[in-house]
Amino acid sequence: MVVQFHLGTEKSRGNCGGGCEISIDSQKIHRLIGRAQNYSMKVYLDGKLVEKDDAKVSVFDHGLLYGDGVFEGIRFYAGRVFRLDEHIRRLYDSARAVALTIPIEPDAMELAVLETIRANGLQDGYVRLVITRGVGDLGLNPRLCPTPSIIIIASKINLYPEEKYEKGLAVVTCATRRIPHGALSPMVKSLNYLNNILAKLEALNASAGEGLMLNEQGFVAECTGDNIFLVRDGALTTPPISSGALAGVTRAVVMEIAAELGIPFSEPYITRYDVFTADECFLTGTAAEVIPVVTLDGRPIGEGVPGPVTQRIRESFHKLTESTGTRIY
Ligand code: PXG
Repeated sequence: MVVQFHLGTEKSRGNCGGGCEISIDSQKIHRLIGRAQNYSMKVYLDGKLVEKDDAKVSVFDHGLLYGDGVFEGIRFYAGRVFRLDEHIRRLYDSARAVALTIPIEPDAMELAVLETIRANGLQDGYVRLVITRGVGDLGLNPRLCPTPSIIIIASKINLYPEEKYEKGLAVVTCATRRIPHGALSPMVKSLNYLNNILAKLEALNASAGEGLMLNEQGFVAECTGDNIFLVRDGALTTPPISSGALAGVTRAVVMEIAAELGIPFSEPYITRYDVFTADECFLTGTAAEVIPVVTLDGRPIGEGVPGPVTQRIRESFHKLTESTGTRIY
């Protein structure tokens, strides 16, 4: 006897054939499947691979108390880590910029990333690498935190729905300005993401796919978790790092692709005017990859649909993710 259940959001009913009815809460099934999948997730914590439930840090860790630490988000595709060297380099640069000495060398960190993915038997997914200042006391003083902690989580990633890649995102301008270089360099991928989170809330409140962040002078910096690119008259632009953009790894990949495809590229100061009058717009990020933007603040960009240059760059990007990277197995 085969009992089939349709997994919807409501309770599903099946007939067991003998007159009895079985009622199953489909959300419970999804939770159980999720739990089974995550059952033996291994997390790297300070040199050891431990079960997910045992991967814990102290409440006195300054990463928690002050957001004192740095992180990276890295993708792997088809058994290869995409741009691993670049991500590890940025991690060590972020740490150096906040005077945090990571207790292992970059080469050992790369091996630890690969080992963590292998321990979880994953082919495609996302790595979150976190370095915290470590355990200290209830004061700010980082010198009282002798040992930074290293956390590596290898998991799956939630993408934008496929529809957004085909139809494009709506973006709104956020009132929250990008943190200025004089306060904390936006180049540092620090554990203190409140600036971006507050902007993200504004985007969510407006039901937009992303939020555009301006710097204190009103120039476009980036989005809350992605870099921004414009296309006009066949030429590609993105804001310079000095405008408050993160030196995105995907941003650098897109620059390489532009050079390869012979697309003129520059990094001028960009304003909202430039976005409104662009032919095409797209965002780049490890999580989002390359995703078209079709409106800013409700106004269509170009034709209001994903454009041909964006499409060409997306295709080249996917070719790279499929065919390059550091082998895991
Ligand atoms: N700007 C900011 C502020 C970011 O946080 C980027 C640009 C793009 O950089 P990369 O190197 O990824 O091309 C980021 C990175 C997430 C998530 O879960 C966000 C990022 C990376 C990974 C996951 O939203 N943002």
